[in-house]
Amino acid sequence: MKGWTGNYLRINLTKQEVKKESYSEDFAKKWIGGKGFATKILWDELKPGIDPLGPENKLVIALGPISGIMAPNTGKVQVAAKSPLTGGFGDGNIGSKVAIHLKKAGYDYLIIEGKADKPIYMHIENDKLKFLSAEELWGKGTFDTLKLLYDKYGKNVGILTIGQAGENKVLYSVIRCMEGRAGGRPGIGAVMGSKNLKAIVVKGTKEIPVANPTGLKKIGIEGLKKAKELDNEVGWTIQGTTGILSWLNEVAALPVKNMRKTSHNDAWKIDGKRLSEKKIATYGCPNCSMHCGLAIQDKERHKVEMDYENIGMLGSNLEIFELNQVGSLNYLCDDYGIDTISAGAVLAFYADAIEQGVIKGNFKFGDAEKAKELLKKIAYKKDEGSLLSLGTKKIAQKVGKTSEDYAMQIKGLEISAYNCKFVPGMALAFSTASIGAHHKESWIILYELTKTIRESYEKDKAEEVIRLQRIRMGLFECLIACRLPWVEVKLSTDYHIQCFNEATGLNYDMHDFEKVSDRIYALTRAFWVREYPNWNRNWDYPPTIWFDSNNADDEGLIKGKILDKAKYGKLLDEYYKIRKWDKRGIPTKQAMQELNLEEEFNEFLQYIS
Ligand code: PTT
Ligand code: SF4
Repeated sequence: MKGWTGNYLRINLTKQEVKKESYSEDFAKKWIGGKGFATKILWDELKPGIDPLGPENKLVIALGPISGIMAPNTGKVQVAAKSPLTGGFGDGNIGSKVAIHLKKAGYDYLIIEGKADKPIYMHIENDKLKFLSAEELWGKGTFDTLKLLYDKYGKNVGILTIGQAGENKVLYSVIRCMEGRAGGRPGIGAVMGSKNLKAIVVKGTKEIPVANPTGLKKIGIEGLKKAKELDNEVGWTIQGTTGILSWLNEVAALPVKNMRKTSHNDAWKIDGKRLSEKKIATYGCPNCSMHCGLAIQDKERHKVEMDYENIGMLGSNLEIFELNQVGSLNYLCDDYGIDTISAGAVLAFYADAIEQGVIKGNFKFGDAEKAKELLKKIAYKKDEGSLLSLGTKKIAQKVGKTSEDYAMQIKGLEISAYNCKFVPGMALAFSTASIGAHHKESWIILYELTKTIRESYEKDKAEEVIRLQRIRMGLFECLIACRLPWVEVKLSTDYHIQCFNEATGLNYDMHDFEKVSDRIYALTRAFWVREYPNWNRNWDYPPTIWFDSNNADDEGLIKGKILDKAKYGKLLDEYYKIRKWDKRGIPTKQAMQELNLEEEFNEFLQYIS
């Protein structure tokens, strides 16, 4: 096997035992890597109904066939487990040196099982793995932890860690790494915490086996150069992901006030232009020629990297329009290891529910200082922080009084920073994403609002959602590579496909990756249905207030407009038809057979009536 190492580590924390195992070439060709590997492993190895925070859950850390290789944007790593936030399939993608070091250590993935009896961290160096006491690290934030570990092991290692939120099993805690990055929105940090695993340090020095080193080097360097050239032409990295904020404000799709509003006069104060003016540093992932992370100084003078989602959810959605205060909230989320998107949604929901008289509390939209206090309480599950640590869906279920209508989540995962109360295609993209409401699998909003009729619910929107899901999931989440050069500066996907072929010696084209994506989509959906056997199509609907005319904007571009539930239902039917899923959103026998998932379907059959 070339490109892939063919090896992985099965690490049992209860027994503190590690086994080096190998997997078959068929498995590699069928699932490619990253999300593909994680999906199949979690389907095969997790019993339905297990406690996501119990020792039976498994944490998968997976790479792809071009990870670590000098090719465009290959410094990304997938983290996955059964999600404690949603109870379904959960994963995330982090830019980290772990992608390079783990591959050079000789592994394509880690399966981490069981639970250590005391806090530990792991140190992997090529063929050696040590379990070490994390006594001195436990209780520390991610910045201090990372610093201590880098001081100890030097800069030339990859590290993943959790903060206090992961230790305390906040249901939306993430995994962090030094490169200003975070991932695993559906509580993958809590899974790591539940295993008493504070950090993983990896160093690899071996050669990565590839089929055609010369061809790969040529294409890889060409791709990196091309991405840089394209970025120089369009200047996307001047504002990075935050460039989108002012546009969303203009087109009335910005999250404002728990997504009750879609734009705000003060939005310019926290937009990409302001951020780039205040920039003090730029961060980026390894193997990337277009670093996009802009860092500013926050209110407390910390250096903090800010991406669009963070500003949208911790800024406009909370009606906080002071950039350095939004920076402080972002910094705290990073330090405690809390997902910024869910944190922003939870705090906004809390302020909203207080305003509606549904919860008693002392927090209002716009109150940055109180928001900081609340983040600390969430990380330590103190006072109201304990309730708030559960995420909007579970909080609303506890609080009742129709608050679920404005808990801005789908399948339990908080909606990222696109307010789709009148953007049907993007609402469908959120509702059909494989982990709950994340934008990463289909970001149709730009196409929808610039190239189609906004109020249309025609089939072409379902087709476009699926087209994007196929490219993003099949190619970028499996190889694994950052999708932003393709999305933002239009780097052709050919570079990544060619890199894959030069690395593996295979001859795949986009169609092959699309098929892998469909396979992953079918199996992640089967995973959800297996966990929730009463599955029905309501799981694929956005929150009620996006259909409620009382919640329509009372001024501006989309005054009086709101999603139409009946038409949305028809659009969802179109989506199911293309995927060959039934009216409940369950993959049919035919769909699974066509994707070579016969065995999986036979197992799945017992969960569907
Ligand atoms: C991602 C989600 C995002 S998506 C953002 S900002 W974005 C938030 N970042 C957080 C953060 O920071 N700190 C924190 N405590 N919580 C955070 N939660 C949010 O997490 C990120 C970039 C970005 S910036 C995006 S869009 C792209 N995402 C990619 C992806 O998903 N796959 C892929 N192959 N390439 C991608 N490239 C881009 O990477 P999750 P990252 Mg993260 C500090 O992980 O769980 O998927 O949630 O990925 O390495 O931090 O890079 O406007
Ligand atoms: Fe990381 Fe940005 Fe480069 Fe993507 S474009 S690899 S998110 S620095």
